[in-house]
Amino acid sequence: MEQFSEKIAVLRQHHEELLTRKNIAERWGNGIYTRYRYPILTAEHTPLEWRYDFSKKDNPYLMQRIMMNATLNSGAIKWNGKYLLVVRVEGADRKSFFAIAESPNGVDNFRFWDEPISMPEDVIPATNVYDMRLTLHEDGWIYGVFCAERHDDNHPEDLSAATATAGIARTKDLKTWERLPDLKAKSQQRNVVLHPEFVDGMYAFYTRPQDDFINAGSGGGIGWALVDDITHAEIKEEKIINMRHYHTIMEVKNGEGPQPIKTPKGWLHLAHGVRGCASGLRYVLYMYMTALDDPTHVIAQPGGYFIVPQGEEYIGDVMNVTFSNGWIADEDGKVFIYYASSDTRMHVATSTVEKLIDYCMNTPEDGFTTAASVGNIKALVVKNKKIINQ
Ligand code: M1P
Repeated sequence: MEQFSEKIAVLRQHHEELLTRKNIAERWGNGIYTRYRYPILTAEHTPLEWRYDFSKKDNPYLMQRIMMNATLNSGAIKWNGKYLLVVRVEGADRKSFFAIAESPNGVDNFRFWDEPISMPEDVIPATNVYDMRLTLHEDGWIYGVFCAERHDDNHPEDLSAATATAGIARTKDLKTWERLPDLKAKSQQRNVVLHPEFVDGMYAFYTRPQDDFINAGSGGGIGWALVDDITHAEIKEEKIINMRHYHTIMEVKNGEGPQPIKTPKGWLHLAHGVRGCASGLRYVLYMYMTALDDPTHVIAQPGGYFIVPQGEEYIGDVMNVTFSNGWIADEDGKVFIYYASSDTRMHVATSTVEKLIDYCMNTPEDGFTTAASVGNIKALVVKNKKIINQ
């Protein structure tokens, strides 16, 4: 029979092979971005020390004592030359927590730091925290804005009644986090993102007002709010800058993704849109651009989706979902888009700032009707015929 120490050695080797597997850029795509074949992080990538008790005496069968369920919606930042993700890790107990995984090249060899982040609690501790957006702000701090979920005690009889609030923390080294009071707002909030620059001398947040824990309802879309004191952030006025529309990929809900990328042509935004279908909700990613001098003014919005689940990405804990709250723009203009599929695992696709601007500026907008879509296709066909006949 295999010795306990041999079993551990085999387990470690198997884990190491997964962590060091080279990722492969898929050749055929849409020309806008390149998808990579393998997920960059799965529950199996989490450190063995988080899951196994390696004491022969206490764990003679070498069982997992703490199981991990998923690695999903991750914030991203380039830090000391490494590609870092603040990963939402979810345990078998359904609790999400944050943990940092780093890669030397942004597409493979992601490895978790030894221990998950111990996020300091707010005055009212949250039951669950998830989906951190990282913003390196011009004030010098790295901010993490995330969803803090608590039971809605207005409905004691309903065990699934919950509230969503934006939690705020900041750090200088991604190791020690200072928790600030949660964002005060009239409505529930999820998918809140801090803009990287001051606007009119104030901190600016992308918001997503919602009627309750699940329904965006009357919220209207992605909002914008200015806050003078980040240490006591309160939304006094909120305006909707990116609206939902009937019969679009964001009919039911939308939400800002990562912090926007500043380019000479405007701010690049990545967001998610949600629509309903017979099998439930479908979450896809879309992009839009806003003016450099006014991040609330949409200057381009390609119609339809940017990234949707493909192949095995459809399958997971929450089917038919792509979600992104992290991307990294390198100094040379390469962009690493990190997205989760079906609330289960993390993937990467790469593009460039130039290509993403081209995509935003030159993809037809959604004309909101079949006739408008057919008109766009016909205009393209006519243009191509002229080129062919030249
Ligand atoms: O399950 C899909 C996503 O649902 C929520 O997003 P939204 O608030 O837009 O509905 C989030 O809980 C997100 O974590 C999750 O991936």
